[in-house]
Amino acid sequence: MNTRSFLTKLGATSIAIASFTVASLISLHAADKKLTVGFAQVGAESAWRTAETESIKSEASKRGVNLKFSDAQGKQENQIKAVRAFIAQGVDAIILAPVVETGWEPVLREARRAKIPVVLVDRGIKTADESLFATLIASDFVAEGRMAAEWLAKKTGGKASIIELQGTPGAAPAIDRKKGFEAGIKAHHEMKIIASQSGDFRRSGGKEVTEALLKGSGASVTAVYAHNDDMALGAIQALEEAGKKPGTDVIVLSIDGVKGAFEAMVAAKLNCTVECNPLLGPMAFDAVEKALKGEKLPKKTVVQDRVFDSNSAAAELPNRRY
Ligand code: GZL
Repeated sequence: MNTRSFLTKLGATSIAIASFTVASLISLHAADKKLTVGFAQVGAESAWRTAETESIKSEASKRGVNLKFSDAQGKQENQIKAVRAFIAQGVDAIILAPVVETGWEPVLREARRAKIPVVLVDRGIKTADESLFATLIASDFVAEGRMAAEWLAKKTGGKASIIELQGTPGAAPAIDRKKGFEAGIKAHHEMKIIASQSGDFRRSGGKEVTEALLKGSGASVTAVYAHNDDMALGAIQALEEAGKKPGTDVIVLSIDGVKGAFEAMVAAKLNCTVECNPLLGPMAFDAVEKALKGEKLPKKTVVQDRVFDSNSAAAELPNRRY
């Protein structure tokens, strides 16, 4: 090989090496850029919750996000620990479904100090410092409670002795669904809540509380209003075991719009459900991506809900995705 062709070959080899190095650097960088997001979930207390978890997980895998998932089993202290662990691991962003409204400032300040944006999903928090979270994506729970009350007023001609099954004490949907319902029945003097207790958003809780109330202060019940479908399904069981016909002797209505509620409406045991959409994955990750780009987000995005009752249930059942 003469010097000239040797130099040409050498040149080609160095170009090849250089482009190989650039290519591997680019792919290393791409691998580096894979987002890591921590999701601090409440638990698995209801069918709604399971659908929400599923929506976040499937959206993460669709977008190639490395998701760190934590189930707090209904305890705020576990959620706070999970958020701290996400901060320590240096995640890019945190999605938090806060079990209760209060007590979040210290840990959210830690996230802010670490420059990790926090997107709240499905439940809000009470704080004077709204800069502690990037945005909240949730339904309007007061409106849901009011829609339930308006439906019941219409159905009963403004006359009902109501057992209220509340959600988890201190949780935004429990507080606001109570508030909205009370406001909705206010104008109807013959609509009264005769007993009200928490069933913790669980089917077992709804059953046990209804059983107990039917033996005591709730004995003259004509309607059960449950803050979620799972508790209503539990109440239906308790009513049947007490020899009553839910859906006929006692009107039963609730919130969420899960498949089980539609099946119970088709079976004429549940009368009405106010939808609360749990499929928040796409919106949550849109918000995460925008927050990481430094875009300004609205403090709250309200998810729209609809009312369904036994008249619309059968036609809607095949369309239900959760
Ligand atoms: C609603 C949510 C509630 C659902 C329940 O956004 O936080 O929690 O209504 C659930 O079913 O457990």
